[in-house]
Amino acid sequence: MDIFRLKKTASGEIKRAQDLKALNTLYKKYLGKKGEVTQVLRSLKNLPAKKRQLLGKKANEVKNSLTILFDKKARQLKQKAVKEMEEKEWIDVTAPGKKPIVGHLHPLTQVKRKTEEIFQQMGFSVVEGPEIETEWYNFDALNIPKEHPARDMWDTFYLKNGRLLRTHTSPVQIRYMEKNQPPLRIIVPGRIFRHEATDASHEINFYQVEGLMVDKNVSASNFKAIIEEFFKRFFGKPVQIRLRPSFFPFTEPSFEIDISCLVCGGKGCSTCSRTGWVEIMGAGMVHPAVFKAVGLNPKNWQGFAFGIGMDRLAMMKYKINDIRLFYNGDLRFLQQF
Ligand code: FA5
Repeated sequence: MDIFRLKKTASGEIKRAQDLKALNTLYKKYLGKKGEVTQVLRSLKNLPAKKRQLLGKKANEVKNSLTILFDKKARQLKQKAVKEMEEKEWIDVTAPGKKPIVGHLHPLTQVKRKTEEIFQQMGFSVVEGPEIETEWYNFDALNIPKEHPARDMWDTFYLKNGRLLRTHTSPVQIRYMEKNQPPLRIIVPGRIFRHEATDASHEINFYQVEGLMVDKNVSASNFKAIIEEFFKRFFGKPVQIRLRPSFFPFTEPSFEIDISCLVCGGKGCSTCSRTGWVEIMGAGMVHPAVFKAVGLNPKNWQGFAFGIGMDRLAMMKYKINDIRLFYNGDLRFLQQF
């Protein structure tokens, strides 16, 4: 090929090279050991002197200008590659970080902690007990003997080994008084189980907070004052409560405490079974038989005990109309707390 046409073709190809690899291939093609320009230079020795001088000069000029072109293009391509890499790996160090999704405390845990805080401020200690109980602690020691119909008040899950899933937190009253002498003030938050049909206000697994205060002179009016103070601090405002006479084998007298339904404002809704009131706790003065079961003389001691349904407390605080929402793990519900 004519050396000038060769130069033109090579220059065009060099200009169009997209990357260093392609440029390298072109270098080999024209200026490599067997490259086309190299071949021309090698063939010079076979030419007559005059022609050799003429073509030799031209071929060397072409070689030099192609070499310059290659160098220039290589520099450009290197710069381009660095720029592309910088663009790809660019990090904006001033951009705000991506926040990891963090969880938060379940509403029932928040209620439990708030309850503990309030009672601790009133001088109560927080105590725990086992979820798997013996019949003795769950029933007998609480004045509910084996064949007594009062056992039917709690539908119980019995285990094959003769134990049971505790149906209330009251057995911890016994466990604590066996080991600790009065005067005493405790609360016992914990999970309990009942073999019940579920509905908007009943679960088979839920939480209670037991309370127990024993001293020489403790009366039902002390109980009322303490529980009213608790509700006031818990809800951040006074709430309407009512005490109804009731029956528990381990208290005498016994009462049930309702609060005016905060979901509907007392008008009546599915949460309060259309009554305007929600039963929130059972309570009463500790029965002499309970003191006897733990070796205390009922003539020397008086006390009150109560069991609050923690789920119902949470329902009233957050105006939740179905207890089952606490346990179904739906994030759309949980993220609201
Ligand atoms: C008791 O469990 C007694 N141990 C309470 C007690 C303690 C009385 C100390 C006297 C002295 P009761 O079964 O009523 O009582 O339950 C207490 C509270 O638990 C109820 O007022 C209610 O708020 C809640 N509760 C009862 N059953 C359910 C249920 N299935 N689902 C959700 N909460 C419930």
